[in-house]
Amino acid sequence: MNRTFWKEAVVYQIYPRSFMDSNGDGIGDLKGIISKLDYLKELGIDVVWLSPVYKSPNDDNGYDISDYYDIMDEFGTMADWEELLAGLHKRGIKLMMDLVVNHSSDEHAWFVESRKSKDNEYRDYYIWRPGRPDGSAPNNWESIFSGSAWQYDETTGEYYLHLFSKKQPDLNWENPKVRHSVYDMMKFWLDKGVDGFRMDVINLISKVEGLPSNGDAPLADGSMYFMNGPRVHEFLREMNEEVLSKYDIMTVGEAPGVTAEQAIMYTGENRKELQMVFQFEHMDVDSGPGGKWDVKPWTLPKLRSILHKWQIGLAKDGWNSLYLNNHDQPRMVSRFGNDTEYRLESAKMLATLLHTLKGTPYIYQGEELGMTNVKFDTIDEYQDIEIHNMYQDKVVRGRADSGTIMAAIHTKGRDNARTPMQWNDQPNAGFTTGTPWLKVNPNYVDINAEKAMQDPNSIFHYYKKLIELRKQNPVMVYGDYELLLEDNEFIYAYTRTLDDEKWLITLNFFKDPAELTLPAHLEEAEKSIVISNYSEEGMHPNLLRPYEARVYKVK
Ligand code: TEU
Ligand code: CA
Repeated sequence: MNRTFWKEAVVYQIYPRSFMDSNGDGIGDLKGIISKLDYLKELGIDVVWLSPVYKSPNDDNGYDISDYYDIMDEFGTMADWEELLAGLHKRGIKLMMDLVVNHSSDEHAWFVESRKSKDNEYRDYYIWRPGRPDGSAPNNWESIFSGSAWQYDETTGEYYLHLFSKKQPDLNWENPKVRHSVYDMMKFWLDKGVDGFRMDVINLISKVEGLPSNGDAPLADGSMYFMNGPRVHEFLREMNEEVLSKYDIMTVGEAPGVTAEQAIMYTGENRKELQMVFQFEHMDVDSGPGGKWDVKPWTLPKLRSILHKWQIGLAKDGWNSLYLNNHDQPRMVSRFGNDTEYRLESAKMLATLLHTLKGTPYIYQGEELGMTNVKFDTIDEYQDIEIHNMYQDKVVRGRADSGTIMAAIHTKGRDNARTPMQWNDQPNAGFTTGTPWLKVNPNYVDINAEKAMQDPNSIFHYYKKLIELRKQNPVMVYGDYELLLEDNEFIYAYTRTLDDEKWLITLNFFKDPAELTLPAHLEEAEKSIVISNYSEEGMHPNLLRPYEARVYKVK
């Protein structure tokens, strides 16, 4: 067994805008994070993934970068950032930065130059095309944030491509100067001591030549022409050779639309590209044919078959990243658990899944407290550009009624994950002394870090224990995964095996008790509980209580 740090690590994602505000302007900042480093140490995580803190006009909360070499004014200064890095390192915690290089901000100096004239030396840093003969956009691709993916620019009479908002023009990776500018910037941060990168939509950087339309509809999904495009592996290998291979770091590429087979191409041991990808299949388990906002109930068999496919698909080569929510997704306990009566039990059950599948677990801030989705009554209370553009596109244009869309926002909207971190029961959950940029979830009075840390039975302490267990038991990291009870509608059960060590995991995903019938050899085997979200008192060998999770050591 080859021990590898990034396989053994537990990662914690910080969304800085919502983590902790130090100066009362209502916006989380670097000094705020610094004030909470002991909290992270107490939890026991190994790595922080920091969502973007670079200079940005914040059209998409920092995912639109106007200067890759500087810090966002609202978040602080480079000196604050250096203090944060030192504070993490002092506590033995590594720092992964977000690398957003599929696009920049339209306020980035490169784009400011690029739009000036067709012969500007930065013109080819972005993707410019003339309109079609009838004057319409160069093709019919729809932006991921609604509307056309093209914006007309009067200065030169051409359109530029933006797969996300019109303030996020796509960089032209076909241009070697763009690639080398990105590599130089990566080296700048690595030389400052960062320990890795989470790469934003990195599988979208290569577009099919000619940028063809998808069919004849005015707007259509063009992802077959820009997801996992023709040169993406070539670009990543080049990046690896020029930058990544020269440092001992962690890498994870965000990769919407990637299959397990394709993931091997990105993360295979001999591919020399990335270590892990974030896949999205399990995040689509509650989406209908109309996509993300066409909300459909999920089922355990479907969720399990996806997770299982990834466990098997990456068993021999490649490595899984494990996540159940992040800053773009609804809260895990509201989506896959029960955020009312069984919030505690179901959050712990899902935590058990996260830490006992094979792969590297990623915890999103507040998950360790069992933070839940939020329901704002009016669209104005939401801040997210994806939500607003979609609402505009569907409701304001009269294509859907506001009730249906508000319900979809309550279930799927990204602001569910972005409400401020709930530190205590003081006003605004102790996040700020001012007015928070996004309202806090009113349930902070009950759900907060201070309370959780005092209660040995809290979700926080359960996470802490899972993280500790991972450090003591290589089976949690390296053990082979094997699925059990594959037809069971209510229980997800599997084993993890490393040499003589075998663990059995049984998870009830529902609020009704579920009958547990194990294969005979496991039924008969002597077993002891390693961790469970219920006390052993009243534990029935053949019945799982509501959302009961058990991890057994099989003797
Ligand atoms: O997200 C990319 C992505 O494809 C989706 O998760 C997207 O955020 C959306 O939810 C689709 O419905 C990354 C970042 O994580 C996200 O915050 C950014 O907005 C986006 O890229 C653009 O940089
Ligand atoms: Ca602040």
